[in-house]
Amino acid sequence: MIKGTYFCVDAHTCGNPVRLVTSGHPNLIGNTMSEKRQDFLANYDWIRKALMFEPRGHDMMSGSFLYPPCSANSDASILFIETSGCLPMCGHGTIGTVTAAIETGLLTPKVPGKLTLDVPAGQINIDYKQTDNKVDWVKIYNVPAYLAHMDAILEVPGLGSLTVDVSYGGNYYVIVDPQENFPGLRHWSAADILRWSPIVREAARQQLVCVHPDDPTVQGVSHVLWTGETISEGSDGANAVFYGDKAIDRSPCGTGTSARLAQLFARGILKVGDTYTHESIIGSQFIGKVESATKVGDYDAIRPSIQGWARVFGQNAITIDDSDPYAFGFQV
Ligand code: PYC
Repeated sequence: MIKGTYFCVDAHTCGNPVRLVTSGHPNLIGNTMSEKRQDFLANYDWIRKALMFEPRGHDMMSGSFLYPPCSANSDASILFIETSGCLPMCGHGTIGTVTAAIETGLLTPKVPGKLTLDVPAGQINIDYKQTDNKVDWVKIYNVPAYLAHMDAILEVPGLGSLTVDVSYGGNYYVIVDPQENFPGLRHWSAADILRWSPIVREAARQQLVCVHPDDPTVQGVSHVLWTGETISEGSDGANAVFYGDKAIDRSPCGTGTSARLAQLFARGILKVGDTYTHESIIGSQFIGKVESATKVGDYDAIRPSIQGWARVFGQNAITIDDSDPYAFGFQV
């Protein structure tokens, strides 16, 4: 029996996929996107699994639904869907969603070149530049980011100890800089990153408490950000961000870049007004900036911005037919 056909615009942000689903939105209960995210996870997660996992998606697949605004001052809301679940915030997902929605006419801003969007992690502001019907770039003024743990020592079974920071940029990141048991991301293969990241994440989950002071549904380390040498001209830093079970972000990761900015600010390496060009494992770049200093609960925090680009490359009509044994996807 067919459960639904979902029309999608397929795009990528600096190499990482974004599938904007333009039909079949479930009617979600809640006044905020955080509450609607909980309702989606409890009652409609099968849609995410069908559209993100193989055979309709793949390990890195990520996407979104646009919803009407939750707040009086916003233009729209975004629900993020990924192989890893429904993230509170996704930077590359926002850049791809805004690009696809503006280019296809799904979103019409009240003020040209500007948007205010509700996301599960809070409210974000957007500037974007459009030439004819193409969006050249999107800049996100993200939710506040803060350093939650500094110089924590993780015992990682099989690898040894790692000294790490944990930083929040819309999701919680374990940040691993080069050290004795990690030579730097350009000295490890992608297979090494995929092998050690789940073990490091699990060690962090066991050993370090992370709960967002303003929203306890946002909790727990979900991503691992490995750093190392840059390969692209103009980059200030490089990362490989691990998420889900088997994904390395092909974009420089918006929430990861925000978390990195908060870490470098807390360590006194960046100050308000500084920019930081961050590159991904494939060398694609986002421009991060420490826009201002703020607070998250009792923590010193920053308001980061991230600027990047996306390209739309296709339209899709995906049918979920539950007589298909793999209707709701699989993972190998
Ligand atoms: O860009 O924030 C991001 C992101 C999270 C997971 C993959 N990309």
